[in-house]
Amino acid sequence: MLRSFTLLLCAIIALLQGCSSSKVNQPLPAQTTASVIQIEDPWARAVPPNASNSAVFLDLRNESEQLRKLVEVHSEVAERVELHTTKDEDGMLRKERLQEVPIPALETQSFHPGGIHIMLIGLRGPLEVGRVIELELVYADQSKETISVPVDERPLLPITAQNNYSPDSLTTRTQ
Ligand SMILES: [Cu+2]
Repeated sequence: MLRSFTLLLCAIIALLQGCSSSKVNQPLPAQTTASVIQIEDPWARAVPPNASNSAVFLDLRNESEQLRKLVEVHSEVAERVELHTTKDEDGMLRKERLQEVPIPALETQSFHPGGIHIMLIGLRGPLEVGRVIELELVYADQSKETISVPVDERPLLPITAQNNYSPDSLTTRTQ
């Protein structure tokens, strides 16, 4: 009886030591940005067959407690892919190239018409509704993720803003 109790005690001590030493000595595995960013609702804007440019919109949700950054996007469908933002300067919508897009800790960065977007410049083929294109997202830590993006038609701006502009002028100025 006493002997088996001693054995049990030894086993418990060994178990506790094993657990505590592995917790103390092993650092948490470094998480790549690609593994902590959730991609939500991606879509590429459908354009007429002769259009040379389009844009991709999505939400990037950062599930980590560190700031993450999107630095590059690649795609076969266009000659160049750039990160852009749209700024309203005295009523004129102007686009500006971004070197990186921050995704704050535990927050969602929204890419949307009239704001930050992924610009497809020099389309190699028509982007019609129903097509699905591939994009490679590259983050600041050089981790990458390839995503599938459906081509879709959606309003360019919220209803209230649309009432003030004609869709044709928006197309040329914001895309
Ligand atoms: Cu743009």
